[in-house]
Amino acid sequence: MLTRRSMLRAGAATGVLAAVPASLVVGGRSGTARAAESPFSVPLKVITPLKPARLAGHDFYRLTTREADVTLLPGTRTRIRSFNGAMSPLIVARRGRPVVIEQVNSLDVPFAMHLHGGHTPESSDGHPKNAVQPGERRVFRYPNEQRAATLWIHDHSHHSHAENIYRGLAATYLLTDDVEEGLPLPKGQYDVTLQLRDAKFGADGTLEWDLHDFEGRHTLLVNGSPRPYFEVAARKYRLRLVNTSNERPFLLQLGDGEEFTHIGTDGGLLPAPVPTRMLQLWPGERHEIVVDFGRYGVGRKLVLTNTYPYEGEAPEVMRFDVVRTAADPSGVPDALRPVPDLGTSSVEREFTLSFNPRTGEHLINDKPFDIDRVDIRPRLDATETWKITNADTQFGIPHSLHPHLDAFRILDRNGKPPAAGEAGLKDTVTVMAGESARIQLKFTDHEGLYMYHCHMLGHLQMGMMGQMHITR
Ligand SMILES: [Cu+2]
Repeated sequence: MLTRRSMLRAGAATGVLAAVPASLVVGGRSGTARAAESPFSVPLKVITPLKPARLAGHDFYRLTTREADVTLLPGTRTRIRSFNGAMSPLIVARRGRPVVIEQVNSLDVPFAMHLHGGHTPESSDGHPKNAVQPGERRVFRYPNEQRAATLWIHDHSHHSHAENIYRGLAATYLLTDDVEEGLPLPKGQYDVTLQLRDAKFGADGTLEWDLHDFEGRHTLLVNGSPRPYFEVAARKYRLRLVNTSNERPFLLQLGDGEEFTHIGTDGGLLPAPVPTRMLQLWPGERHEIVVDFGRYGVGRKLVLTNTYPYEGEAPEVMRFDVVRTAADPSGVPDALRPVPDLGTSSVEREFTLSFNPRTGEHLINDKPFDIDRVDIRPRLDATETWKITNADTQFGIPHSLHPHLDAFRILDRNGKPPAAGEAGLKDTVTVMAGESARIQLKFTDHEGLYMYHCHMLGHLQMGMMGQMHITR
């Protein structure tokens, strides 16, 4: 457990967290965890991609959302909500080739499938009004006409999304393209997706869920396994980190503060690689890093830790065990991918995020979500600047705004340019209490009704969402 002061330093090093809210440091419920499965006792499950039916012009998948009993903790069975019986499946897609998914809902709750980070037509974006009811099905079309990025699929039905995601319904969706594949970055078995999240288990392996108990989920899972180990070769790996937690931020450190290279974020590759020793990963966010295990000899073990644990929990996330040598033709070029020019803003909007302790609601511009209200009406192809202010100084609550449809760039935080690791395209921006960020964005190609919301899912469920109607 770090002191508040050292966490502040950690935040300062990455340039995002200017202050860590006290509410995240104190007040954790200690001692409720099933006292730690011993860490590093199970191997990481490397996720292999689902196999599509290759049809004329597109890849087709059928995803059945249903309950399943699986082993997450050694020696126990856990009932999860799954896609086709599995936790954390993976879809690999290619720019220019659409993916069509038929979702069959065999759960007893609604499910609205949303491709987070996807540039998706309204009818396939998973608006809660289009939630698929139990026993029903719906076809989703993803055109994949956007640059390569690490995306993920989750529920957006209002009121059941947080629990659906918590109980296992989170899939990763890797979109590749020629530009990315033309770079010498690690590929194939050396390009690994790591879905990070937290969970709370009963003694019998039951997944326990309480919307408001976000500090009581002391078991950290990577690809569904508790604090696993991963046997790696002494060479470079590309690791795609996806935070599918309801509300947990990770502040990640490797070993005793080993250097690694930050190469990508929500919207794909950064303009240039950023050497770093600490990485923040907020709910909904993705970061890609390259770790060169070739720096370490065979036999070395490196623990990935969350330097931001809640009270009473262990910081270990997983361990990398260097077990063999391997050739390494890969490299990280000095230039990765420039950020597109989004033009000059012609519209400015302000969003103030706040908590109402009297009602328990989380609000955007003093209003909770109302499915019958359109909050803003952006014009297609107009460049906008949004100023996002987190007014929750009293409770020190962080918020993470996520507009659908198009990625954005961060113009500034509290008037200062973003850190190099935030210089790429983003789709989720975390703003600490008392702070503000300005983002620039442009909605393109698709008209219709879309959402923007906080990605701390408890906040979202308690109202922190708005609707935008995008028109020509
Ligand atoms: Cu929030």
